[in-house]
Amino acid sequence: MKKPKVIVVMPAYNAEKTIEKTYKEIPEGYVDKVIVVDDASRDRTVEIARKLGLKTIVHHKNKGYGGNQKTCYKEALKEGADIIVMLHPDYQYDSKKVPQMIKPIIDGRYDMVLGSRMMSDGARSGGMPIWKIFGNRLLTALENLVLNLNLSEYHTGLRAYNKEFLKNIPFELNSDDFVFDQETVVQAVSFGFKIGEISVPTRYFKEASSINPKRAFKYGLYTILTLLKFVASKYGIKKYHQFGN
Ligand SMILES: Nc1nc2c(ncn2[C@@H]2O[C@H](COP(=O)(O)OP(=O)(O)O)[C@@H](O)[C@H]2O)c(=O)[nH]1
Ligand SMILES: [Mg+2]
Repeated sequence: MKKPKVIVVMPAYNAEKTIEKTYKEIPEGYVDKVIVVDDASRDRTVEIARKLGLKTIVHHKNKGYGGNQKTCYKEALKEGADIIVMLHPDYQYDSKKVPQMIKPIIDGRYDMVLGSRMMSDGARSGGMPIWKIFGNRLLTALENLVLNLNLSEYHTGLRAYNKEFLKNIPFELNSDDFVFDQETVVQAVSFGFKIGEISVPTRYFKEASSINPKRAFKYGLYTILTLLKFVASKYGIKKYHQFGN
């Protein structure tokens, strides 16, 4: 079988202090290309990404985290990726886990793999604040119930997909904000793709986390709204093209 083309995409926003470390810890020999999409950062993210020799695309206006990922995935598919790994460039996730992230996809076991911080006590020992652990657990329980899954978390910034998944879900219809990540999981369920997870460690420090309680609360509400849309779509109450009807 032909070796699959693996592309790592990094949705970047003010990542000048962390992008190099994040990139350099990706193990050699597994990744064919790294694409950085800069969402109108006000720091030297673009300069550093280009110096590292990474393909760098610049949004001249800030589109938001979901808007950034839309560009990431369109570019990766245009470049002929078979497997796409989304990695936050904020050094919060362990880049060394990329090979383990893509293995279940290469083996054909899953279409989408989430790097979970909540499978072990990794979140706590990595310094994740208690209120974030609580919110994560609460939303995860609700999402598991509604989506009939048994995942340990849905909110990670380390994800991998196969190209069929990204080609078949209408991710363009998703939000330009943080809830984009939840919408893609719901799409995996509604379009019948298989989701798996592996355990990844996490690190919390100033540059790794900018989400304050107010922003997180809004994200929680939009996540619940997304679940309501899924239920309405599943039971034919309302049609959502985003979820396949
Ligand atoms: N494109 C884009 N990305 C953003 C924006 N704000 C944050 N991010 C990125 O979204 C990711 C998650 O944000 P982060 O602050 O790390 O959240 P946390 O780790 O969950 O607290 C990071 O990779 C940020 O670079 C934004 O306005 N636009
Ligand atoms: Mg972060």
